[in-house]
Amino acid sequence: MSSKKVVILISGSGSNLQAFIDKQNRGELGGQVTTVISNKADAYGLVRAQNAGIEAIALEHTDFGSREAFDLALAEKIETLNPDLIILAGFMRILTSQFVERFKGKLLNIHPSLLPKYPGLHTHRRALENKDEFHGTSVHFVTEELDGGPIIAQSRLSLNSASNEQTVMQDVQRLEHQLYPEVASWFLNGRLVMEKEGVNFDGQKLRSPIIYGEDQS
Ligand code: NHR
Ligand code: GAR
Repeated sequence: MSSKKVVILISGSGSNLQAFIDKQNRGELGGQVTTVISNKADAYGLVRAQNAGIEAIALEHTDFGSREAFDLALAEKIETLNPDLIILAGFMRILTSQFVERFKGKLLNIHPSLLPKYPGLHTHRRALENKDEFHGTSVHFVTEELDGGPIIAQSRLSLNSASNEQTVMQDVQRLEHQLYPEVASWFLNGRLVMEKEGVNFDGQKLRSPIIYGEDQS
């Protein structure tokens, strides 16, 4: 029996990584996280990986002279691992188009906004400043366009007058921990394919993102 292999890229706390480890330990992931790679050596997610008996690698972008050189080293490392799926989980380095091209269709990211709203950084602050009624998180295939690849699924919450950046971040992360490993399990079970024009789910073109979970209103 050969299990599907998953590599997870992180930069920080790794709470989404932990949600993958937990799902794997429940026998629900449909694959095995073989390796965690961080571009920051002090990322707590590397400790989470070690605690779970998963290979943990620090590959610091500051050790490389250019974005291209870092991405090349990262790509060569990943290629030796031969993963079926590569998960960006709070990975904070923009990837070059050469990198993305090499692993096209196998790269997922979770982004803390209801894309196409708020690509880039400081998403919670921007949603609050704009007094949005809804906010949330999106899982998408990674393309060379930053946070612009085909959206697979989203979880939403309502913002209200008591919401602040801290509470919203916590609430969004709670949703992410449910959503992201679930979407990964769909991919690992062969239900999800990136196509030229978007996402194919269970043999059909996805016409709009899957809305996953309860609205936290
Ligand atoms: N790479 C590509 N090609 N496409 C995407 O969609 C990507 C990507 C790399 C990362 C995650 C993304 C997010 O979910 C992601 C999606 C980092 C930045 C950023 O500005 C922006 C978006 C995302 C990740 N990074 C700065 C940089 O110069 C560094 C910021 C820092 O270190 O704090 O790379 O939000
Ligand atoms: C997550 O909320 C994720 O959506 C966000 O960072 C957090 C990582 O938390 N990602 C980005 O902002 C990517 N630019 P974690 O390290 O605890 O999983």
